Amino acid sequence: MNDEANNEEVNEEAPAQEAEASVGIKETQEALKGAGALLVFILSRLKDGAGIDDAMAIFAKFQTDEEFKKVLADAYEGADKIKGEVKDIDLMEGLALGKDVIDLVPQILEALKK
Ligand SMILES: [Ca+2]
Repeated sequence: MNDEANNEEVNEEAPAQEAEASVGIKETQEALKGAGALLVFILSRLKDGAGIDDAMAIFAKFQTDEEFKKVLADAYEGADKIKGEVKDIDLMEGLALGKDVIDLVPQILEALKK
């Protein structure tokens, strides 16, 4: 069966039968990526302390950097599904998320060096 047409409806109240069909972790991963991009950018600017110019820089980057903008837009879009995804997380998904976090570490260290 194809449920693509009505996946706008998030049926939170639906009785959980057997949780065979995983809801996945797409939105969670996108949110993590967005938070990571934001964190990396902020850290790269912290050497002179945090200030209002940092907030403005984020805004400017959002407006001029298409990749950054897309990452944040993806993170925001569908964020209401994250709770359901996390509730339904399985081992493989947990490992995938762990890898996403680990992948951020080099970027964070690089940002701190700037
Ligand atoms: Ca998303």
